[in-house]
Amino acid sequence: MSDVVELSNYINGEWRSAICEHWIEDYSPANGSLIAQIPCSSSEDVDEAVLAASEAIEDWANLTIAERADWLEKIADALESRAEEVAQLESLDTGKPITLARSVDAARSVANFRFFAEQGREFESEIFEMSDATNRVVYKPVGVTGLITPWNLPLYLLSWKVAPALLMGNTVVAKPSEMTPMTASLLAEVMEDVELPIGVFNLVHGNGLDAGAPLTSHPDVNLISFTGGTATGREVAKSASSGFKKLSLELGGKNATIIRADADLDEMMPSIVRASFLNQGQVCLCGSRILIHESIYDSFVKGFLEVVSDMIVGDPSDDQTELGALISADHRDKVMSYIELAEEEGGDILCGGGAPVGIPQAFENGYWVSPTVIDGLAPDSRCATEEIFGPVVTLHPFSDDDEAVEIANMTDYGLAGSIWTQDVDAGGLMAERIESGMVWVNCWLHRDLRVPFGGVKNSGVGREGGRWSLGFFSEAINICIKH
Ligand code: TXE
Repeated sequence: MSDVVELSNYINGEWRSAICEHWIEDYSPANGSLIAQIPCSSSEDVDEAVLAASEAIEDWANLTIAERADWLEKIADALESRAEEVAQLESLDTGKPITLARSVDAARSVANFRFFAEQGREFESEIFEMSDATNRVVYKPVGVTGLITPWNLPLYLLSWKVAPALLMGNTVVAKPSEMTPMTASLLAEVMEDVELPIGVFNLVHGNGLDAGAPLTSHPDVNLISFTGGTATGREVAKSASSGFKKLSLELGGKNATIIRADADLDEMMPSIVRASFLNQGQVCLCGSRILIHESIYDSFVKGFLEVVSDMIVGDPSDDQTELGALISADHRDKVMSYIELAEEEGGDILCGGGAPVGIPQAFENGYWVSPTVIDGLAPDSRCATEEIFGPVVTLHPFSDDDEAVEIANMTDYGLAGSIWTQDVDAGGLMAERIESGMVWVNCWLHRDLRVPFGGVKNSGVGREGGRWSLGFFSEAINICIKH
């Protein structure tokens, strides 16, 4: 019990427990042990955080965007000096491999603050001249922002929202996932260490219904940015819409990886495997359906299985580990229920399908599923169209581009996708026919932070990234001056 960390809310520059003094337990996905306790906050705690954020808004909004960019740079420096700690905490809290936590989570969290600092320095308001008047667009802060984030990329996604929110002159109430609270608390420590004005950044821990929902319905919160499941997103949208809050929803995905007949299988294989299983498949962008041209189906499947069956699953703290544990026992059970469903739907489990064999005793109580490849399912089956969000991919043959596009679009989701081909013109044209917010050709998760990020259909509403984030986290006001 001595290693169990007790985390606090950070409200108005003070560390506080929940007013009701109840706690939520946070478990290690790798071995099932209790690692932290967080405040089980409720609407009263949210009220205090929103009040603090409301009181801080005027002074913060009065800074110039260049001054706020300097604050982001300070936060980035402080976070960077604790990068290894971020990686260790993220790996402990999520069960992801430490190498991934270092290269993706810790690095990108710092990069998010630096990127938006740079965006702030380069920011210019637009002028639209008429023959007899000048229009000047002014970007004002929206006010108090409620930022709700999930467990798969905890600080990476939180910093993606906090940085542009602060840059554009807003104050923040953050509600991270109750399953991965640790790095959000570290970020609050960083805010305290750099002496960010009090009330500008507030952190409320707790579960979705008790702490998240009051934030989305709070009359003094002007904007909600949410990343999480589609069902939750629907509730968030209902709650936020009655108060006409600005809203961005980044939800689930069921992305297609399309392999055309002319793809260079040897060269692309490591990237396809990465797209399938990064973070145990718990990334909304993962390619969980692989569509393969029928002429290369057998050779692709053989090569894919060779790589996948050699993946190292186990101790997240080991530098050699490629796949860690799933986030929770419930989530592991959900993923396993889809594997059972796949068998009922007529699928063939080509590899994986359960906990890895030979997992060391120290990790026996963790939440494990080895990388699983399923063949033989109809492309419109439930397993091939619903989000599983785990290390599970389904394989489907197609005969021509039209059929590949039809299968890719056969789901209610529309977040991302990738196309692999030596004919980049054909790949580019095909990309435009995929109903999704982002399509990569001959790469995956190759991110330029300036581009729009978001989904269509049930994958979300709105865009963030680069100037789309600056627009979302501000109110564009036009001032028209007659000459
Ligand atoms: O996420 P939730 P869950 C998908 C994935 C997963 C499913 C459910 O398929 O299996 O969603 O995951 C807060 N009002 N993704 O249940 O519930 C919650 O506390 C306000 C995809 O873990 O959506 C947490 O902070 N907030 C996704 C956040 O919402 C509420 C990443 C996300 O939790 C709330 C994660 C409410 N009523 C899961 N209920 C992606 N797009 O990357 C919960 N929350």
